[in-house]
Amino acid sequence: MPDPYYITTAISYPNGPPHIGHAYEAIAADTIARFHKLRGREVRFQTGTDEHGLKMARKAEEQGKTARELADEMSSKFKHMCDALHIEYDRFIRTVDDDHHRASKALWERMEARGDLYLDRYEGWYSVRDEAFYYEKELIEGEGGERLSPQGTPVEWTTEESWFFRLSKYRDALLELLRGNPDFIRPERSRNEMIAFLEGDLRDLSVSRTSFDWGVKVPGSENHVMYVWVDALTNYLTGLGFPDETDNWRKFWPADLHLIGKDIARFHTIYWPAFLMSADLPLPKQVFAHGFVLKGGQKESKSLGNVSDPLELAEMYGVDTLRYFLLREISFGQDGNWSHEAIVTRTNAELANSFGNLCQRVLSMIHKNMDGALSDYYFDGADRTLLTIVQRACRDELPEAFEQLRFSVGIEAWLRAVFACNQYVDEQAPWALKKSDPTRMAAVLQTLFIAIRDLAIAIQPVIPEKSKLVLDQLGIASERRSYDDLQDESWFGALVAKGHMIEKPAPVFPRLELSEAVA
Ligand code: ME8
Repeated sequence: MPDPYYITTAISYPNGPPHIGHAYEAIAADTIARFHKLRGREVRFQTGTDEHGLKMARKAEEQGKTARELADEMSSKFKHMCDALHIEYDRFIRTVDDDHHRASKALWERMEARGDLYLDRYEGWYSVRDEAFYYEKELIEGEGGERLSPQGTPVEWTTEESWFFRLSKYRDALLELLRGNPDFIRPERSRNEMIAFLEGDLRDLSVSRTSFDWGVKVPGSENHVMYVWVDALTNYLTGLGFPDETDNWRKFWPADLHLIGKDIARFHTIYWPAFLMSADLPLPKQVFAHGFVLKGGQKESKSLGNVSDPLELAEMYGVDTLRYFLLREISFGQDGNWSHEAIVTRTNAELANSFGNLCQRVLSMIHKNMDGALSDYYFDGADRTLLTIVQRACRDELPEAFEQLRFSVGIEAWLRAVFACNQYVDEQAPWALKKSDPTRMAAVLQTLFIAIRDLAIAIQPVIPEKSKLVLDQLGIASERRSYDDLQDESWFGALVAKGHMIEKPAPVFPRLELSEAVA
């Protein structure tokens, strides 16, 4: 049995509705989860919302609501987004959940028992937007000369009694982790940034607040709530039943992958491993910090008024189109741009005109010219060449790239195989063989049928609904669609023996039009 696989996304702040960056992360994580399932692994996938902290408390106050009311209202929008984008999570965690408070307190108590927490006074800069403390030397100057965080957000001077975590004690261990284990954080850029941060002056971390009460109460110190990142990071443990030694805990911890955006790498690769070391718990195997989805080179933000609703895009173009576009267009780990024009142009060229057209042409011809029936046949050299190209892409190139989270590279390999199929159709011209050589026509169409089946199986993690429609039209049983089935040479014979008939196909990838409203 292959090893179980545990993947998590960041949990989002529900201080407003989800934006395209949230959708991107959820789609990428879902694609990875589906990929490992297709490879036969038992997968657990967790996502959710990060509901405590000053940012949420202030936003609720601004809106005349309680923090809990705002959290309930907005968290449900994130869950709805996941469902609408066909994100197959196993747990949608909310940090207000009772089991999460329990897990956070248990982690705190383990760090305290280790002697790593002490009471002192915090004085320093805090960004509410980032929910992060910054050193003076990290701050940058805004246009009006004001101090800003390195992320460009406002900072305020904060003075209060606080619990501290002995982060400085873990500096050498953290440096060893990042230097000695290059895969712990990817891509390389984030790793270098984190090493530079650790090489600087690493101070202990303030881990509780007394000036507001929207958070997890500190055990034995009830006028303190935990710093929101302490409880937020604990979510990865909560979902497995921590602190109980449940089956899920034994099976899935340590996590295989925390998928996050590059702005929160410090929390996941410095604070989080330090908390875990302190609590004597195993460290996650990998943190991957993806880039930002930008519009016209800019990060979307409420103040710029350029925030797009991922559900609107999914409705406009289709869920699988959006999934395909984001993973194909953006080199994973880098920032990338989206636009309506790019979605329409790319998916028309690659899905509608290339893969969609291939499926539609081949199945229509089998239906029309062969009465929908498949038969045993002999391959010739050209058929074998095509199938070798397709098999290499589907069995090796795409899975190897996806294993490395190089989605655009894997999809490109898949697409080259699709193009090879279309070229083969043009060269073999099966429509012209109907009268002159019907045996050869059947051989060509069935070679393509086999190729389409492999292509549809391989691309399932990216476009699950569309692949399902194609595989249904081909008549491939739902339990014969895994990556292992790609290795099976006997499926075609079995399908022929079963007498499966190809119905008149309905197009699966309609061409998109650029709506005038957005052009
Ligand atoms: O950071 N493109 O929540 P969040 C791509 N609650 N990804 C983006 C993005 C963009 N334009 N904007 C944001 C938080 N993200 C914390 C996480 S985890 C224990 C706590 C990513 O709602 C961002 O990098 O601000 C993060 O991974 C996720 O969306 C949630 O961001």
